[in-house]
Amino acid sequence: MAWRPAPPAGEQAERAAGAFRAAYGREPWGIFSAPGRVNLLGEHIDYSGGTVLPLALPHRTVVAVAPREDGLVRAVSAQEDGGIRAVPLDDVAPGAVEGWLAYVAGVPWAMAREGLGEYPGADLAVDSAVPLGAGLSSSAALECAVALAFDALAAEGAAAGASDGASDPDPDPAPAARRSDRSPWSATDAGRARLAAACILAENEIAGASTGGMDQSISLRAREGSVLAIDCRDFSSAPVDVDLDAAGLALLVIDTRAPHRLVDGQYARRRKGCDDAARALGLGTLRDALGEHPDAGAADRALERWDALDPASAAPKAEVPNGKGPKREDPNGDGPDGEGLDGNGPDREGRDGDGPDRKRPESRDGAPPVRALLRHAWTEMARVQRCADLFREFREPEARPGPWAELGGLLAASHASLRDDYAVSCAELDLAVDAAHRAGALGARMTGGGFGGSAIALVGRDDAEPVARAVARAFAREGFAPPEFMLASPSAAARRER
Ligand code: GAF
Repeated sequence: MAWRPAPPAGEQAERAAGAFRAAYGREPWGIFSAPGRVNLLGEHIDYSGGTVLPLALPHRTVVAVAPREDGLVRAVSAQEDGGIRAVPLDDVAPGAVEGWLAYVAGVPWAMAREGLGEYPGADLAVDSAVPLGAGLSSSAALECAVALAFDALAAEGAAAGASDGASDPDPDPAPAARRSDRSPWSATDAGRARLAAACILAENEIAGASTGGMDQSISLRAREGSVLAIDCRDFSSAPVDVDLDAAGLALLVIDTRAPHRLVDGQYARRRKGCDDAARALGLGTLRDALGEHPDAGAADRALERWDALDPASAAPKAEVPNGKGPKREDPNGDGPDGEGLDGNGPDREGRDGDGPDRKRPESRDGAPPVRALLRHAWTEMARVQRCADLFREFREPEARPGPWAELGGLLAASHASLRDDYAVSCAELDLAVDAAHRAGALGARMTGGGFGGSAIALVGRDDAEPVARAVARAFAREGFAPPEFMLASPSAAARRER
């Protein structure tokens, strides 16, 4: 059975420094790292304005960097074949950079776009302990480590320049980076939120993945020892202390090793379904349908409101179940998008509009019917709200173990919803979750974008090993590749290593 422990930070930094020296024949100027993540609850709702509950993994991506004068970005990765890859920053544009280099070069491009500064070229060497393609946010970890590197080059290069008087023989460590006289954005949480926004822009525009922002936010803004509650309406965040150890629990991560990709269109289709539905309801995001207390009742009422939309015109029917009636403001005044509310195109074939049980067709492009997407999104928001309420109970020792068992139930319900309504699970994830439950986990579910990748299981501390063994055995029986296991403890945000 394969465990994947996080390497000690110093060891990994030295590996990145060694890779840098080997590639470029000089010393790195600085070394930066950023963590991968698991999401405890709140899946596929960040782009719909929901609150998510991720935590940073102890597994990090490390980047060794030194500036260049010529505006070229060069990068080499210990985990990718093909040696040094290079692109002039001036050539970075949507669709212009292929593969993993987009996650590197897109970042200074986006930081400049977001008005954070002007950035020099750089040489970089990457070493990732976040497994690639495992749904643990290796792309965001790479972006965030790169963001910290460029941020420091720009800010600290200025400081080095300022002390670079005639009497100072010190060779300037970052000559190309004398661009600003401010402290780094990474010095404050508000500055880190701006760096996260730039990383999201890089991923959306340059890497071409229309992801929602949870991953970059947790990687840059995590608090050690805490789950971070991120309200994705405005990306405000609050750490929630979750002392699993004190409760005698552990969070087991199961990397199913079923390859996971977000850029093949399945993720984007679901996101578009949610965006179109919000627009049809006259809302900024789906979260706005739930009001101030997004509980199960609010989720039911929102679905009734959806059902009350006339499928033919997406206008409210005469009678509205919650009595308030959907206020539909069509920004274009021309009816729903030609693509259709249900992702089925304008013909809306099969939508008979005769009540909540009416059958809606599968959409042509393989995404589930929009009602199923909405049911997942709204019930998941309600589960997160319930979880936030439970977190308050965790602080009262006499309340244990009830709330933990209930949290387990929320994880299980989240998985069922992602599997049955959102249709982002797969055979390996379902098996991992089932086997973990059968072996005694309090709750388990897929985590991250899905379509492969990883699951988490909340287990008694002493049960981590037996549960992992049971999952490995179930995989062997099915003839799946052996899974890998990690333990997640809430770890620190992106930081400078040296
Ligand atoms: C991926 C995306 F990058 C996130 O933004 C989020 O949507 C997640 O899938 C699903 O919750 O990790």
